[in-house]
Amino acid sequence: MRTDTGQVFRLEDYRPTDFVINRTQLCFRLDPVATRVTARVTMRHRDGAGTTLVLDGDGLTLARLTLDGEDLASERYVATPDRLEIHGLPTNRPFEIGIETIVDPTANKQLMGLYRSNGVYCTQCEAEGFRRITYFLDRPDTLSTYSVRIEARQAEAPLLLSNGNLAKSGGLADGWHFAEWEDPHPKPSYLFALVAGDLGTLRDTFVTASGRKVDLGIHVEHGKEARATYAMDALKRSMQWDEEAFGREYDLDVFNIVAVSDFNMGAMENKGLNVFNDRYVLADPETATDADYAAIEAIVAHEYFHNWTGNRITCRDWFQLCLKEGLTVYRDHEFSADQRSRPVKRVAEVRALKAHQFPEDQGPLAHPVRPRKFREINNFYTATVYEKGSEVVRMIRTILGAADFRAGMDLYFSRHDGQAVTIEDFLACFADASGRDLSQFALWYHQAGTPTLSVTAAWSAREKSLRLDFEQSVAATPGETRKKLMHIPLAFGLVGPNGMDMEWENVEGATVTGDVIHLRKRHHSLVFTGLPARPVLSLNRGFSAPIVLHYSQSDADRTFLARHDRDAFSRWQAIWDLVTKALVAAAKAARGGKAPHFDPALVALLGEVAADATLEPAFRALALQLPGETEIAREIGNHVDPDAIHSARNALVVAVGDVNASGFDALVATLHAETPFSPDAESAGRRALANVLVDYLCAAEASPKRAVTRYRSVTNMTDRAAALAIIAQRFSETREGADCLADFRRRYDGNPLVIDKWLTVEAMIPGAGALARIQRLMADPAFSLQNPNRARSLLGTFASANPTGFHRADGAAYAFFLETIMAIDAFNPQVAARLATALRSWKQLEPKRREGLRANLARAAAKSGLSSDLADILQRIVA
Ligand code: B3K
Ligand code: ZN
Repeated sequence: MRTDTGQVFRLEDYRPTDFVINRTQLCFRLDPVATRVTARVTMRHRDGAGTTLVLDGDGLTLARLTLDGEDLASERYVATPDRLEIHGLPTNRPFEIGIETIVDPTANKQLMGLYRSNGVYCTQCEAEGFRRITYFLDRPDTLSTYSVRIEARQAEAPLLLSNGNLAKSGGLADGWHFAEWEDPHPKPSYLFALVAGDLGTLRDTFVTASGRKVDLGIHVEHGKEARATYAMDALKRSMQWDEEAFGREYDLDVFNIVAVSDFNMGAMENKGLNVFNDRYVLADPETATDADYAAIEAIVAHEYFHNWTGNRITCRDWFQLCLKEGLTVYRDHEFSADQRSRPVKRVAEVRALKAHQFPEDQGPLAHPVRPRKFREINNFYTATVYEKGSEVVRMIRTILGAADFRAGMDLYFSRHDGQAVTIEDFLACFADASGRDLSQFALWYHQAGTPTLSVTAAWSAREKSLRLDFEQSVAATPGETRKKLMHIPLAFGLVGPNGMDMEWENVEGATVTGDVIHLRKRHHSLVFTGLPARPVLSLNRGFSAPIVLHYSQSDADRTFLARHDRDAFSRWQAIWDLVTKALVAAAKAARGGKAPHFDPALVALLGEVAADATLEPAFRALALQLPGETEIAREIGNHVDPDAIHSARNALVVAVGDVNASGFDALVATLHAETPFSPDAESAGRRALANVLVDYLCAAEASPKRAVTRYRSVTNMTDRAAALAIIAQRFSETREGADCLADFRRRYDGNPLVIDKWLTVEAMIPGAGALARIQRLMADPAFSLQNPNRARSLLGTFASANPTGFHRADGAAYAFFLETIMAIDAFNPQVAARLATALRSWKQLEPKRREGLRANLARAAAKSGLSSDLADILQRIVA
């Protein structure tokens, strides 16, 4: 583990390497505790100046070093675990360095570099894991071709995989065998991968538009091959879609995906050999929910799309991470929108953005989409880089329109194929292809913080005109106090009394193209003239800009939009705004000891939406899913009292369920489970609607009966897990409730991915008793602190999705949580640091809890021996 040194890396310090690597030949002789890695690296000096080469390492022991095949005298080099410095290298000709290292994959619990998961050898090299395998110029601007030879015991690892195409394989003496892989496409070291083990394979083929036949393989634990069929289907649809939507074809003869059960994140796009967390590969109706199916589809697509956006064109340095991540998220969002329902997908994206990225952008961990400095790059795989990065690409599409956007993407692919580039290079393609000036727009990459846009509207019946006053601002973020003005593309509509968008005769005060207002200054006053009647204003349609909008629209106008806006997203937004406002008021009342009261019109509106057969069920389900307690807390912003929020939210669920009981009951009956189960979006939407309605009904009836009956009778995991969640949230203390929770645990013993669902619902059971429950669950034989999925399901859920339990008033959970993540930090810093981010919103809490959490954070942040990952997060949070 790299303990913290406090070293900061800065964008402005970027320099190209002195040496370039043309070719990398690796040989692995695999052994559980002593794998021998031989690297032969062909290099040359870039411009003949300087003869000292410094290679990166991390925890390495050098066994042998050669130059052009000859052992190097010990005075020619200095080797430490994290660095190899070689002197006196040739400057006028290519040369070959030979490096031999011995690594222990079994002891590797950081899950970076070469490690073993359930006996399978696998690698994770992004961002800086390759240097845990051999000494190297381990940075994304060093592109090299790779050939890889793997030797292993046939019995231990019949399957031997690496990047590229298989060149040769065969037997060796003493029960060993080998395989040789050639990757013709130059790539950075973070895309290197090796997998070796005894796995079962699901095979298929895909023929590309130009006729290349690609062998597809998904490798999983024996016996689980059938559970990979959905992932395979998603892969083929992704390959097809990238040809149609972006003109991108696959470029090797094979594409392999391997599912492993110990993985620090979702998946990894290694060239031709994607490695996945098994939760994003394995699915069948009995063990996976609709949400799991959707996530598998999205992540398979995302990793596949990286082949062009990330692999063929990669990042010059890690500051440019959003170049591949934001863009690839945008591409996977578009894919899912095309495969499923576009409005439903957009609502889900925006909800996730507000729930995860907004709090990041508005708190102590705020950073630009393209950061300018970091201490630990692993801490920058954030919602800002990914999700806001995707929103920025979406805005480029909005500003340019479909044709110019596509022309810009085409130019990007042709101009930069095979290169390691920057955000400036990316933006220049769109500017060049469209002839537009994107210099102000580029601030979305450079400036942190969520812009706020305040709007006031004045209607003149006499003039038949509407005046809109806009004011934009961006609050200070860490290290950035003075903010510049942004280019905000604001999609809008003026909705007439009949629900249709109105035409206007003239508009002045800002550029309006089509249905988008371009706001570039601090203030804009727009006047629309020649309007037939007072319009209802629909702003930021489709969430065209990731901003906070302050517009005090009347409840009547919002209700009108909820019923009539032609933009489905805006209908959802109107409902969300009405509900959020009501919940914030109710939580404040509850904090003052007053009973919450809700406007009957709002309660009735939710009933009306549920029954509106013109809306797709999935959309209705989303509209009925109230903001979560953490989302309400963010809206409140300060003096947050989790207990008050909990009771306010609950009161609204009860009120809505109570008033609409008979309608909901009748509707649930029409949404009975379909057999056979199909994971398609339509069917999933019907299940989602039924399950949200059952929650309202159970809450209103104050009885677990319906949920328990469903729990016992349903045959798919979506409905069973939903019933269990209702039981856990509301009725865990009843006999039947406790029985169901225990039944679930027993029933899925031996199925870790389903055990994660159990840990998640248990971790969310509200109230001060949660802490003791978490501690008990940590002793369950199915739990393991070392497995990232288990740790995240239990501890991550507890800290980020159980406010009443985690923020219990005496602060007891804080010390426990921080101690536990420090224990994880000792072997897996990345997972520890990620878990710690759940504490970032401590300043919003009411004073007593805030002080409790602050004191615990300060103590933890000051501890010595923390990893650079965890120290970085804790110190930034508490600063
Ligand atoms: N590129 C990887 C993430 C690697 C994270 C390293 N800490 C997965 C993805 O975004 O596709
Ligand atoms: Zn990615």
